[in-house]
Amino acid sequence: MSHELSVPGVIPFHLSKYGTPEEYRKRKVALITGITGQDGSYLTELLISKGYEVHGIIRRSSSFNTGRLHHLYTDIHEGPSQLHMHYGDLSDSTNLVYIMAHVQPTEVYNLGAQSHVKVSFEMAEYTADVDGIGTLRLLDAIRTCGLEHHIRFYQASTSELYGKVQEIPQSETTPFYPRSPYAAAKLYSYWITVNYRESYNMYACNGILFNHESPRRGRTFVTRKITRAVADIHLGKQSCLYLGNLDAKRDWGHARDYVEGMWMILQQEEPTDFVLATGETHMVREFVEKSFAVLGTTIQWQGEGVDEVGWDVEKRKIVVRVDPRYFRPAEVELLLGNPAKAEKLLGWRRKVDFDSLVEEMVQYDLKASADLVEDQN
Ligand code: NDP
Ligand code: GDR
Repeated sequence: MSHELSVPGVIPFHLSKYGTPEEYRKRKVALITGITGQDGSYLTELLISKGYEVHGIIRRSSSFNTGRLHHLYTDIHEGPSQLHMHYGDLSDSTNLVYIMAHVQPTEVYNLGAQSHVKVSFEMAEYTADVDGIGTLRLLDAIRTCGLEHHIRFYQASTSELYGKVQEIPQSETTPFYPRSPYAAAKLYSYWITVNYRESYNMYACNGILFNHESPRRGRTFVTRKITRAVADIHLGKQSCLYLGNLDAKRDWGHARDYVEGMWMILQQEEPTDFVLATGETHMVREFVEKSFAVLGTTIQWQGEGVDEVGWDVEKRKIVVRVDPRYFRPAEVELLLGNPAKAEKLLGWRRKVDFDSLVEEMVQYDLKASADLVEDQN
């Protein structure tokens, strides 16, 4: 009895719209899950500038969720567009197969996720479904369409996989120790991506990205929460910023640099996994100080633990307090990445440093708060 070495796609490739693999690969067509998020919007900008046709999966929402893409989108009634949207969800396999068969992309970027670590403790099952099994559904949609040897696949893996410190700095060979339902779900996605690469000879890669921020960062992540509050406090619209763990250390870069790295990862001859990081780490407390300093306010810390406060030295008032509601059941205390492999093989290097990142975010939020620019998210 003979055994098949791999299970072939359900739809044979020769039935695709493009007769030969060469014809198929000649095109530049990207499919992005999570296109409405921070990274999705920067990646779309980058790919459009490189001449790609970009297709994005968006979720049906009762409120407007495409603000970050507004400047890139042309209504079909107004003229041709490089950007196309499809309703879908990582929890819906049929929909993913349908979109895959319809779009026939050359590159797939899986950025869609319930991406908030703290929220994942409250919505653990949902997070596992979308951030873990969602990746499997997408990979299987590729195989179902018989496209497993014609598509390059990028998985948005994360420095949260390192969790409890095993080694510093963290690199592609550092052992994982996830500390949240989010990280545990992403661990599954990391390994199923490796497994499909090894089992079915797919071009599938993990980008293990350390924290990256921007003015388009979601408002409940710590950096954006801080820069928005600093702007509002400066304008007299808010009196105090409440935060959780001020001691946590993160390796923060700019999202625009990191999406360029994602694209570079898929342009290599051989598929492999990469860490993207700055190689610097800073405390949450330091991000707070730097943000206030951009608008000329000096912060002094007083007290300890939950009683610690940030004191505005000139105005002589408390502007930062600790609220234990923002603590996590298990915390990732220290992240510091080693991007040597990406620097060597991809020629990737972050361009925006920590001070410039903080400055850009604070200035943007100041303008947005003063209603001088339309806030995109
Ligand atoms: P965001 O939270 O800004 O964006 C997440 C995107 O996923 C949104 O477009 C969201 O849609 C979409 N999404 C959520 N649930 C589903 C679902 N069920 N089906 C389909 N799409 C869904 O994240 P970022 O842009 O910051 O991050 C992009 C990816 O990279 C994520 O997977 C994240 O986990 C990962 N990552 C992020 C890092 C960072 O520092 N930013 C670092 C390492 C990894 P909607 O707009 O409708 O909510
Ligand atoms: P993180 O980002 O958990 O690293 O995940 P987040 O900005 O939420 O937290 C960073 C650190 O700041 C501490 N913190 C607070 N965090 C939030 N959100 N709100 C607060 O008030 C607050 N106070 C202190 C946190 O405890 C934590 O230590 C992000 C997400 O983008 C993930 O999707 C991604 O995988 C990782 O980065 C890499």
